[in-house]
Amino acid sequence: PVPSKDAYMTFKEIEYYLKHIGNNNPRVELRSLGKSHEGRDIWLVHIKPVTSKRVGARIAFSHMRKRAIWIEGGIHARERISPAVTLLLIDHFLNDFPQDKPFDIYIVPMANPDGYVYTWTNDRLWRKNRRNNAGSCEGVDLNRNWDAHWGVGASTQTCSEVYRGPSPFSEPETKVLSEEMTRLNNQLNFDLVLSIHNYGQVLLYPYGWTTNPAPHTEDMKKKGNVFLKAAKAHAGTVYTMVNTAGGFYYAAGATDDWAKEKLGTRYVYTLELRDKGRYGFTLPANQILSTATEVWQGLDMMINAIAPEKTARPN
Ligand code: 0X9
Ligand code: ZN
Repeated sequence: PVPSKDAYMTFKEIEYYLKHIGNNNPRVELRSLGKSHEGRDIWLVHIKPVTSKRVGARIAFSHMRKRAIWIEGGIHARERISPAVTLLLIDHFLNDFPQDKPFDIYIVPMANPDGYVYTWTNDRLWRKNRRNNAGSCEGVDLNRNWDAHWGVGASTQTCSEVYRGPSPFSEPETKVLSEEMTRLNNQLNFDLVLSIHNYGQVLLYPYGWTTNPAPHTEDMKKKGNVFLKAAKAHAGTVYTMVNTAGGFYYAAGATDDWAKEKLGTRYVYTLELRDKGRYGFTLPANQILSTATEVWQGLDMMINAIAPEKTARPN
């Protein structure tokens, strides 16, 4: 099987695809990081770099090996284009990404499986996870639950779309993601952390909790421009880039601020995919392939631009 390019996949279909590549592709290591509230797996796809036999490549490889990228999709249930694009990125990295890039790529295509399933069964526009808040309203906004200035620009009300949860990392979904990211970052020091959402066609750079500039803001802007240019070159789609708190809105407790502040990752972005509001969260499935294509064009160029940099990493 391959990820669908023209229909949104159900969670079961996604799992079927992930298990297929996990069992059949030697470059893929598939792991469950733990379970959601309702007992679904949070899957991590690790794509290992190609171990080239070519002379030279192997030499280059041995000292460049520890480079790593983390990509998170599907943290908001209704943003179906996010997991759809994320799955096609996996397919792209396995099949046509230039083979000599010394990156370990870690991808979580579906960070909020319970919410995603709920958009099929009950409410197409559900955003949060499915925590039982022991009241009339369910769910925590997983992108307000990370332990980074938790509380700012988020709600204490269980019925809110941006309910932050009872405490930082109260949710199994954010807890297992952050634990694995911490563990891997200690070994590999991520070069890039990307959280994929929709909509708006905006590339956001941290912080979301304050307009104070984050470390390496100029670097993030430079490489962000590489993304915008390459994404536009594909089909003319215009993505803009803004600082989250300055140009989008204040909100803390998101993946990006946590990665920037707690992991110290140099390149951290939240990418809001298509469109600019015509369809919004219900982006038609016939735009999956073109959206994915512009994203991988942009990402390939961005990764190429990041690759030669020597960044300090732990031993
Ligand atoms: O509000 C969000 O969580 C994201 N936008 S969305 O419309 N997909 O919900 C943006 C998150 C940006 N990052 C921070 N606010 N830290
Ligand atoms: Zn979102």
